Amino acid sequence: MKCGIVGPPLAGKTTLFNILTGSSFSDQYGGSKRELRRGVAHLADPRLEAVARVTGSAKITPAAVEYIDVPGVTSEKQHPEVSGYPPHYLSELRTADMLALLLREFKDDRIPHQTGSIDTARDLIDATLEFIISDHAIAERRLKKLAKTQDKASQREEELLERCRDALDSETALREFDFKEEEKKILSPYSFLSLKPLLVVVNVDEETAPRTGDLLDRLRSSTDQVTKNVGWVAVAAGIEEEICNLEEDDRREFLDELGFKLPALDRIIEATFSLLGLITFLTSNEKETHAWAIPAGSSAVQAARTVHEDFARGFIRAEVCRWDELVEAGSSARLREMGKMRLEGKKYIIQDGDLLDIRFNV
Ligand SMILES: Nc1nc2c(ncn2[C@@H]2O[C@H](COP(=O)(O)OP(=O)(O)OP(=O)(O)O)[C@@H](O)[C@H]2O)c(=O)[nH]1
Ligand SMILES: [Mg+2]
Repeated sequence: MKCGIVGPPLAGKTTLFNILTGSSFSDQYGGSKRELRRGVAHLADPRLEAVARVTGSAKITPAAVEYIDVPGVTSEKQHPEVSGYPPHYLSELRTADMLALLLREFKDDRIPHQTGSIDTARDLIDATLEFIISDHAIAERRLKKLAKTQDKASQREEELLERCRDALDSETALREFDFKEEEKKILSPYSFLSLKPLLVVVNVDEETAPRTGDLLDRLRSSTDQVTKNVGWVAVAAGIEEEICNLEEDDRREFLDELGFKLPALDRIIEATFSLLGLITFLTSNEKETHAWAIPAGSSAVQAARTVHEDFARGFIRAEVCRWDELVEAGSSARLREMGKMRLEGKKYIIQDGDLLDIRFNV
């Protein structure tokens, strides 16, 4: 799972990236470094320790989300003379599964705003337009090539791309459409950015933090251009980065004051799982207990592929149990005696919290 963090300059993207990945980069305002950063967030999961105690694992590996922190560019809508994202940022973003769009709501006179005012609804539309423009160029280029070919498959692709191009022409992001499975397959090689699920993250100050519910509702209803495949979440990145560096006990108190039930990392991950429809399954042996994130509705063989291509290729069957039933039983042998260990085939649909032992032969 890979997520690109995007948004206008000085919105707090690197600050959020630090919170998520446990880094401590600091760019001076106005003169931020223009390099792209990569990092990994590990998802705290108390289930793993409980299972590892039963199976005697030497190591615990939580599910991970990879983040790319992309420096902000001034929007082409506000400043048409500048040319948006450089191509190598865009090609990096195309490899992501989703985008997190950070918008600045916090007030701080020391930190300049690209348009001189705080307006998250405007910034949201401007930022999504950047990706619409880039997708439009790709669709146009491909359509020119397709015009020269005649076969049936190309024709289907051409029709679909024309629909996309027309939507992009009217500044509609492709994620607003419910494409059929076969259409998604055709579009997949283009890695359209405006098709990627979008998590809108509003960066508020301490005063606004306790009232973010209303704020997000207002932002959501301010636009009919961002309605599908989108999630909404608020952070107070500045203060929450400081909270991360406090002792455990103090963290709780500060979070309470901000009105947040969970730390920023957990809230972002929760919103991400709900946006992408992800669940986690576990694998565990004496070497390692490992959590893996997959889309809900995935089959056993798809889960096997997440662990290793060989597991999927040579898949025979999976021995499956519930993580909590194993913990309660105290051993796999006991669980087997109780008849709670199941043998499942390729098509079995994985449930959140399933513990899998994949049998394979290559
Ligand atoms: N007051 C306040 N300052 C913040 C907050 N979040 C970030 N900042 C500050 O705003 C400045 C810019 O933050 P960054 O995280 O570097 O912003 P960015 O979006 O990565 O900026 P670019 O990479 O240049 O596009 C830094 O000085 C941060 O400390 C916040 O919630 N409140
Ligand atoms: Mg930055």
